Amino acid sequence: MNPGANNNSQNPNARTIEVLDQMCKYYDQMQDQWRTLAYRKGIATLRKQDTKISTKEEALALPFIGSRLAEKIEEIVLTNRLRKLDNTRDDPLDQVLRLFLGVYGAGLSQANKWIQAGYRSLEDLVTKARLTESQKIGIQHYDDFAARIPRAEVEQHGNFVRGTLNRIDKGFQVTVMGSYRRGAKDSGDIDLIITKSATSLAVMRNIVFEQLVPMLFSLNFFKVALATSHRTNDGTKWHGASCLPGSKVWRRLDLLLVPEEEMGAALLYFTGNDIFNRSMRLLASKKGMRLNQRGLYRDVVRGRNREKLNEGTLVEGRDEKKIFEILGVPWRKPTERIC
Ligand code: DCP
Ligand code: MG
Ligand code: MN
Repeated sequence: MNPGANNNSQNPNARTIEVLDQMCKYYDQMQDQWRTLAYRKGIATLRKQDTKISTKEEALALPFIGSRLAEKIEEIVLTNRLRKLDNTRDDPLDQVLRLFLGVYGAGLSQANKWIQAGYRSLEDLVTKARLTESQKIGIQHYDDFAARIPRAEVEQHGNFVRGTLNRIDKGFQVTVMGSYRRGAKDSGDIDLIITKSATSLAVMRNIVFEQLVPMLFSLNFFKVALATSHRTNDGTKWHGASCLPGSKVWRRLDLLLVPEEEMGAALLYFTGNDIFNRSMRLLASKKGMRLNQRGLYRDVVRGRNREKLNEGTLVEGRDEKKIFEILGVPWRKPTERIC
Protein backbone atom coordinates (compact mmCIF):
# COMPACT_ATOMS: atom_id res chain seq x y z
CA MET A 1 0.00 0.00 0.00
CA ASN A 2 1.98 3.02 1.06
CA PRO A 3 4.98 2.13 3.16
CA GLY A 4 6.30 5.68 2.86
CA ALA A 5 3.43 6.98 4.94
CA ASN A 6 4.52 5.43 8.21
CA ASN A 7 7.08 7.96 9.34
CA ASN A 8 5.81 7.60 12.86
CA SER A 9 6.34 10.79 14.80
CA GLN A 10 4.88 13.01 12.08
CA ASN A 11 1.75 10.90 11.79
CA PRO A 12 -1.12 12.65 13.63
CA ASN A 13 -2.25 9.23 14.87
CA ALA A 14 1.18 8.17 16.11
CA ARG A 15 0.13 7.61 19.73
CA THR A 16 -3.01 5.67 18.74
CA ILE A 17 -0.95 3.51 16.42
CA GLU A 18 1.64 2.89 19.12
CA VAL A 19 -0.97 1.61 21.59
CA LEU A 20 -2.82 -0.44 18.97
CA ASP A 21 0.51 -1.94 17.92
CA GLN A 22 1.09 -3.14 21.47
CA MET A 23 -2.40 -4.63 21.59
CA CYS A 24 -1.72 -6.29 18.24
CA LYS A 25 1.56 -7.76 19.48
CA TYR A 26 -0.31 -9.08 22.50
CA TYR A 27 -2.88 -10.86 20.31
CA ASP A 28 -0.09 -12.17 18.12
CA GLN A 29 1.62 -13.68 21.16
CA MET A 30 -1.70 -15.18 22.17
CA GLN A 31 -1.85 -16.75 18.69
CA ASP A 32 -5.19 -15.04 18.14
CA GLN A 33 -4.87 -14.81 14.37
CA TRP A 34 -8.18 -13.10 13.70
CA ARG A 35 -7.68 -10.22 16.09
CA THR A 36 -4.05 -9.89 15.02
CA LEU A 37 -5.18 -9.59 11.41
CA ALA A 38 -7.96 -7.13 12.25
CA TYR A 39 -5.54 -4.93 14.19
CA ARG A 40 -2.89 -5.02 11.49
CA LYS A 41 -5.38 -3.96 8.86
CA GLY A 42 -6.78 -1.22 11.10
CA ILE A 43 -3.29 0.04 11.95
CA ALA A 44 -2.35 0.08 8.25
CA THR A 45 -5.43 2.22 7.58
CA LEU A 46 -4.56 4.65 10.38
CA ARG A 47 -0.99 5.02 9.11
CA LYS A 48 -2.35 6.36 5.85
CA GLN A 49 -4.44 9.14 7.41
CA ASP A 50 -3.12 12.67 7.39
CA THR A 51 -5.60 13.96 9.95
CA LYS A 52 -6.07 12.87 13.53
CA ILE A 53 -8.85 10.34 14.02
CA SER A 54 -10.44 11.18 17.37
CA THR A 55 -13.95 9.77 17.52
CA LYS A 56 -15.56 6.42 17.02
CA GLU A 57 -17.57 7.80 14.09
CA GLU A 58 -14.49 9.11 12.29
CA ALA A 59 -12.77 5.78 12.76
CA LEU A 60 -15.76 3.77 11.59
CA ALA A 61 -15.87 5.68 8.34
CA LEU A 62 -12.43 4.29 7.41
CA PRO A 63 -11.83 0.96 5.66
CA PHE A 64 -10.94 -2.09 7.79
CA ILE A 65 -12.06 -0.47 11.04
CA GLY A 66 -15.05 -2.05 12.74
CA SER A 67 -16.96 -0.80 15.75
CA ARG A 68 -14.81 -2.52 18.40
CA LEU A 69 -11.61 -1.12 17.00
CA ALA A 70 -13.24 2.27 16.51
CA GLU A 71 -14.21 2.36 20.20
CA LYS A 72 -10.65 1.55 21.17
CA ILE A 73 -9.30 4.34 18.98
CA GLU A 74 -11.62 6.80 20.72
CA GLU A 75 -10.59 5.46 24.14
CA ILE A 76 -6.89 5.92 23.34
CA VAL A 77 -7.42 9.48 22.15
CA LEU A 78 -9.51 10.38 25.23
CA THR A 79 -7.45 8.62 27.93
CA ASN A 80 -4.05 8.12 26.28
CA ARG A 81 -4.26 4.43 27.19
CA LEU A 82 -6.23 1.26 26.63
CA ARG A 83 -7.76 -0.47 29.65
CA LYS A 84 -7.84 -3.83 27.89
CA LEU A 85 -4.09 -3.68 27.31
CA ASP A 86 -3.34 -2.63 30.90
CA ASN A 87 -5.57 -5.40 32.28
CA THR A 88 -4.01 -8.19 30.26
CA ARG A 89 -0.56 -6.98 31.19
CA ASP A 90 -1.39 -7.09 34.88
CA ASP A 91 -2.95 -10.55 34.78
CA PRO A 92 -0.34 -13.04 36.06
CA LEU A 93 -1.89 -16.09 34.38
CA ASP A 94 -1.99 -14.20 31.14
CA GLN A 95 1.71 -13.49 31.47
CA VAL A 96 2.44 -17.17 32.05
CA LEU A 97 0.38 -18.10 29.02
CA ARG A 98 2.36 -15.73 26.83
CA LEU A 99 5.62 -17.02 28.30
CA PHE A 100 4.64 -20.59 27.40
CA LEU A 101 3.42 -19.61 23.94
CA GLY A 102 6.92 -18.27 23.29
CA VAL A 103 8.36 -21.79 23.57
CA TYR A 104 9.11 -22.90 20.02
CA GLY A 105 6.56 -25.43 18.88
CA ALA A 106 4.10 -24.85 21.73
CA GLY A 107 0.58 -23.93 20.63
CA LEU A 108 -2.35 -22.60 22.59
CA SER A 109 -3.60 -26.02 23.65
CA GLN A 110 -0.17 -27.15 24.89
CA ALA A 111 0.38 -23.88 26.78
CA ASN A 112 -3.03 -24.17 28.42
CA LYS A 113 -2.34 -27.77 29.43
CA TRP A 114 0.85 -26.69 31.17
CA ILE A 115 -1.05 -24.00 33.04
CA GLN A 116 -3.76 -26.46 34.04
CA ALA A 117 -1.06 -28.81 35.30
CA GLY A 118 0.02 -26.01 37.64
CA TYR A 119 3.23 -24.95 35.91
CA ARG A 120 4.04 -21.25 36.17
CA SER A 121 7.62 -20.85 34.92
CA LEU A 122 10.04 -22.24 32.37
CA GLU A 123 11.83 -23.89 35.27
CA ASP A 124 8.60 -25.69 36.20
CA LEU A 125 8.45 -27.01 32.65
CA VAL A 126 12.05 -28.19 32.68
CA THR A 127 11.79 -29.92 36.04
CA LYS A 128 8.21 -31.22 35.99
CA ALA A 129 6.69 -31.41 32.52
CA ARG A 130 7.18 -34.11 29.91
CA LEU A 131 8.67 -32.24 27.00
CA THR A 132 9.38 -33.11 23.38
CA GLU A 133 12.95 -32.66 22.16
CA SER A 134 11.89 -29.55 20.21
CA GLN A 135 10.23 -28.06 23.28
CA LYS A 136 13.39 -28.66 25.34
CA ILE A 137 15.44 -26.78 22.75
CA GLY A 138 12.75 -24.10 22.62
CA ILE A 139 13.20 -23.54 26.36
CA GLN A 140 17.01 -23.74 26.41
CA HIS A 141 17.14 -21.14 23.64
CA TYR A 142 14.06 -19.18 24.62
CA ASP A 143 15.79 -15.80 24.52
CA ASP A 144 17.69 -16.60 21.32
CA PHE A 145 14.52 -17.44 19.43
CA ALA A 146 12.63 -14.47 20.84
CA ALA A 147 15.30 -12.02 19.66
CA ARG A 148 15.09 -10.23 16.33
CA ILE A 149 17.87 -11.02 13.85
CA PRO A 150 19.63 -7.99 12.34
CA ARG A 151 19.44 -7.85 8.56
CA ALA A 152 23.20 -8.21 8.13
CA GLU A 153 23.17 -11.40 10.16
CA VAL A 154 20.26 -12.87 8.18
CA GLU A 155 22.42 -12.30 5.11
CA GLN A 156 25.41 -14.04 6.72
CA HIS A 157 23.34 -17.15 7.45
CA GLY A 158 22.17 -17.13 3.82
CA ASN A 159 25.78 -16.78 2.63
CA PHE A 160 26.92 -19.64 4.84
CA VAL A 161 24.31 -22.01 3.43
CA ARG A 162 24.94 -20.83 -0.16
CA GLY A 163 28.72 -21.15 0.17
CA THR A 164 28.49 -24.64 1.60
CA LEU A 165 25.96 -25.81 -0.99
CA ASN A 166 27.97 -24.39 -3.88
CA ARG A 167 31.01 -26.33 -2.71
CA ILE A 168 28.90 -29.45 -3.26
CA ASP A 169 27.24 -28.25 -6.48
CA LYS A 170 27.73 -24.88 -8.16
CA GLY A 171 24.37 -25.04 -9.93
CA PHE A 172 22.25 -24.38 -6.84
CA GLN A 173 20.72 -21.04 -6.00
CA VAL A 174 19.95 -19.95 -2.46
CA THR A 175 17.60 -16.99 -1.97
CA VAL A 176 16.78 -15.28 1.32
CA MET A 177 13.03 -14.86 1.58
CA GLY A 178 10.45 -13.74 4.14
CA SER A 179 10.72 -10.40 5.86
CA TYR A 180 14.32 -10.04 4.58
CA ARG A 181 13.14 -9.98 0.95
CA ARG A 182 10.59 -7.35 1.94
CA GLY A 183 13.49 -5.21 3.08
CA ALA A 184 12.97 -5.54 6.84
CA LYS A 185 15.78 -4.20 9.01
CA ASP A 186 15.47 -7.28 11.21
CA SER A 187 13.71 -10.63 11.00
CA GLY A 188 12.12 -13.21 13.27
CA ASP A 189 13.81 -16.10 11.47
CA ILE A 190 15.82 -16.88 8.34
CA ASP A 191 13.81 -18.20 5.39
CA LEU A 192 15.77 -19.70 2.50
CA ILE A 193 14.60 -21.06 -0.84
CA ILE A 194 16.88 -23.56 -2.55
CA THR A 195 16.54 -24.37 -6.22
CA LYS A 196 18.50 -25.62 -9.23
CA SER A 197 17.45 -25.18 -12.81
CA ALA A 198 16.47 -28.21 -14.89
CA THR A 199 16.72 -30.44 -11.85
CA SER A 200 14.04 -32.68 -10.40
CA LEU A 201 12.91 -32.36 -6.84
CA ALA A 202 14.14 -35.90 -6.17
CA VAL A 203 17.70 -35.02 -7.18
CA MET A 204 17.64 -31.75 -5.23
CA ARG A 205 16.28 -33.53 -2.18
CA ASN A 206 19.05 -36.04 -2.30
CA ILE A 207 21.79 -33.42 -2.43
CA VAL A 208 20.24 -31.13 0.15
CA PHE A 209 19.16 -33.69 2.73
CA GLU A 210 21.90 -36.29 2.25
CA GLN A 211 24.83 -33.94 1.74
CA LEU A 212 24.16 -30.28 2.57
CA VAL A 213 22.32 -30.72 5.87
CA PRO A 214 24.84 -33.23 7.33
CA MET A 215 27.68 -30.98 6.19
CA LEU A 216 26.13 -27.93 7.86
CA PHE A 217 25.87 -29.96 11.06
CA SER A 218 29.47 -31.10 10.85
CA LEU A 219 30.54 -27.48 10.34
CA ASN A 220 28.73 -26.71 13.59
CA PHE A 221 26.51 -24.22 11.74
CA PHE A 222 23.34 -26.26 12.08
CA LYS A 223 22.64 -26.98 15.71
CA VAL A 224 19.40 -28.92 15.73
CA ALA A 225 16.49 -29.89 13.51
CA LEU A 226 13.14 -28.92 14.94
CA ALA A 227 9.81 -30.61 14.40
CA THR A 228 7.01 -28.32 13.27
CA SER A 229 3.53 -28.46 14.67
CA HIS A 230 1.95 -27.71 11.29
CA ARG A 231 1.15 -30.38 8.72
CA THR A 232 3.46 -33.23 7.83
CA ASN A 233 6.62 -32.53 5.91
CA ASP A 234 6.40 -33.47 2.23
CA GLY A 235 10.18 -33.71 1.97
CA THR A 236 10.72 -30.15 0.78
CA LYS A 237 11.31 -28.45 4.13
CA TRP A 238 13.85 -28.31 6.87
CA HIS A 239 13.26 -26.39 10.10
CA GLY A 240 15.91 -25.93 12.71
CA ALA A 241 18.47 -23.67 14.30
CA SER A 242 21.76 -22.31 13.03
CA CYS A 243 24.62 -20.41 14.61
CA LEU A 244 27.37 -18.39 12.93
CA PRO A 245 31.01 -19.26 13.68
CA GLY A 246 32.12 -17.31 16.72
CA SER A 247 28.58 -16.56 17.84
CA LYS A 248 26.66 -18.14 20.68
CA VAL A 249 23.21 -17.10 19.54
CA TRP A 250 21.08 -19.73 17.86
CA ARG A 251 18.71 -18.51 15.16
CA ARG A 252 15.63 -20.15 13.69
CA LEU A 253 16.23 -21.11 10.07
CA ASP A 254 13.82 -22.57 7.50
CA LEU A 255 14.79 -24.20 4.21
CA LEU A 256 12.35 -24.75 1.37
CA LEU A 257 13.25 -26.81 -1.70
CA VAL A 258 11.56 -25.60 -4.85
CA PRO A 259 11.72 -27.00 -8.40
CA GLU A 260 12.22 -24.42 -11.14
CA GLU A 261 8.65 -24.79 -12.44
CA GLU A 262 7.28 -23.59 -9.09
CA MET A 263 9.77 -20.81 -8.34
CA GLY A 264 7.44 -17.92 -9.19
CA ALA A 265 4.67 -19.14 -6.92
CA ALA A 266 7.16 -20.01 -4.19
CA LEU A 267 8.80 -16.58 -4.38
CA LEU A 268 5.38 -14.99 -4.10
CA TYR A 269 4.33 -17.15 -1.18
CA PHE A 270 7.57 -17.04 0.79
CA THR A 271 7.95 -13.26 0.41
CA GLY A 272 4.60 -12.54 2.02
CA ASN A 273 3.69 -10.85 4.08
CA ASP A 274 0.95 -13.21 5.16
CA ILE A 275 -1.78 -10.59 4.74
CA PHE A 276 -0.61 -9.76 1.24
CA ASN A 277 -0.67 -13.50 0.48
CA ARG A 278 -4.21 -13.79 1.76
CA SER A 279 -5.40 -10.95 -0.41
CA MET A 280 -3.73 -12.45 -3.51
CA ARG A 281 -5.30 -15.84 -2.81
CA LEU A 282 -8.70 -14.26 -2.27
CA LEU A 283 -8.38 -12.38 -5.54
CA ALA A 284 -7.45 -15.60 -7.37
CA SER A 285 -10.46 -17.33 -5.91
CA LYS A 286 -12.75 -14.45 -6.97
CA LYS A 287 -11.48 -14.97 -10.49
CA GLY A 288 -12.26 -18.67 -10.35
CA MET A 289 -8.64 -19.60 -9.86
CA ARG A 290 -6.58 -20.90 -6.99
CA LEU A 291 -3.19 -19.70 -5.80
CA ASN A 292 -0.88 -21.65 -3.53
CA GLN A 293 2.87 -21.86 -3.00
CA ARG A 294 3.25 -24.15 -6.02
CA GLY A 295 1.28 -22.29 -8.66
CA LEU A 296 -1.78 -20.51 -9.97
CA TYR A 297 -4.49 -22.92 -11.14
CA ARG A 298 -7.77 -22.57 -13.04
CA ASP A 299 -10.81 -24.82 -13.44
CA VAL A 300 -10.67 -25.93 -9.85
CA VAL A 301 -13.88 -27.82 -9.23
CA ARG A 302 -15.39 -27.21 -5.84
CA GLY A 303 -18.14 -29.05 -4.03
CA ARG A 304 -21.06 -27.64 -2.09
CA ASN A 305 -18.93 -26.63 0.88
CA ARG A 306 -16.30 -25.07 -1.37
CA GLU A 307 -14.10 -28.10 -0.80
CA LYS A 308 -11.75 -28.84 -3.67
CA LEU A 309 -12.78 -31.75 -5.87
CA ASN A 310 -9.72 -31.56 -8.12
CA GLU A 311 -6.44 -29.69 -8.37
CA GLY A 312 -7.36 -27.76 -11.52
CA THR A 313 -5.04 -26.92 -14.41
CA LEU A 314 -1.77 -25.11 -13.81
CA VAL A 315 -1.80 -21.63 -15.35
CA GLU A 316 1.53 -20.32 -14.08
CA GLY A 317 4.08 -21.37 -11.49
CA ARG A 318 7.47 -20.43 -12.86
CA ASP A 319 7.30 -16.67 -13.13
CA GLU A 320 6.34 -14.40 -10.24
CA LYS A 321 5.58 -11.39 -12.47
CA LYS A 322 3.30 -13.43 -14.72
CA ILE A 323 1.22 -14.48 -11.75
CA PHE A 324 0.58 -10.80 -10.99
CA GLU A 325 -0.24 -10.18 -14.65
CA ILE A 326 -2.72 -13.03 -14.93
CA LEU A 327 -4.44 -11.91 -11.76
CA GLY A 328 -4.59 -8.37 -13.14
CA VAL A 329 -2.55 -6.94 -10.26
CA PRO A 330 0.08 -4.29 -11.07
CA TRP A 331 3.54 -5.57 -10.13
CA ARG A 332 4.50 -4.85 -6.55
CA LYS A 333 8.13 -5.01 -5.53
CA PRO A 334 8.76 -7.21 -2.47
CA THR A 335 9.41 -4.09 -0.38
CA GLU A 336 5.90 -2.88 -1.24
CA ARG A 337 4.18 -6.04 -0.05
CA ILE A 338 3.68 -4.82 3.47
CA CYS A 339 0.03 -4.67 4.37
N1 DCP B 1 3.44 -17.33 5.25
C1 DCP B 1 2.08 -17.21 5.00
N2 DCP B 1 1.16 -17.60 5.94
C2 DCP B 1 1.58 -18.11 7.12
C3 DCP B 1 2.96 -18.24 7.39
C4 DCP B 1 3.88 -17.84 6.43
O1 DCP B 1 1.68 -16.75 3.93
N3 DCP B 1 0.68 -18.50 8.02
C5 DCP B 1 4.40 -16.88 4.24
C6 DCP B 1 4.45 -15.37 4.24
C7 DCP B 1 5.65 -15.09 5.08
C8 DCP B 1 6.58 -16.23 4.72
O2 DCP B 1 5.71 -17.35 4.52
O3 DCP B 1 6.20 -13.84 4.76
C9 DCP B 1 7.64 -16.52 5.76
O4 DCP B 1 7.01 -16.82 7.01
P1 DCP B 1 7.60 -16.28 8.37
O5 DCP B 1 6.75 -16.83 9.45
O6 DCP B 1 9.04 -16.57 8.47
O7 DCP B 1 7.30 -14.71 8.32
P2 DCP B 1 8.16 -13.47 7.85
O8 DCP B 1 9.48 -13.91 7.29
O9 DCP B 1 7.29 -12.66 6.96
O10 DCP B 1 8.39 -12.63 9.17
P3 DCP B 1 9.48 -12.88 10.33
O11 DCP B 1 10.47 -11.80 10.24
O12 DCP B 1 8.71 -12.82 11.59
O13 DCP B 1 10.08 -14.25 10.10
MG1 MG C 1 10.65 -15.24 8.37
MN1 MN D 1 9.99 -18.73 8.59
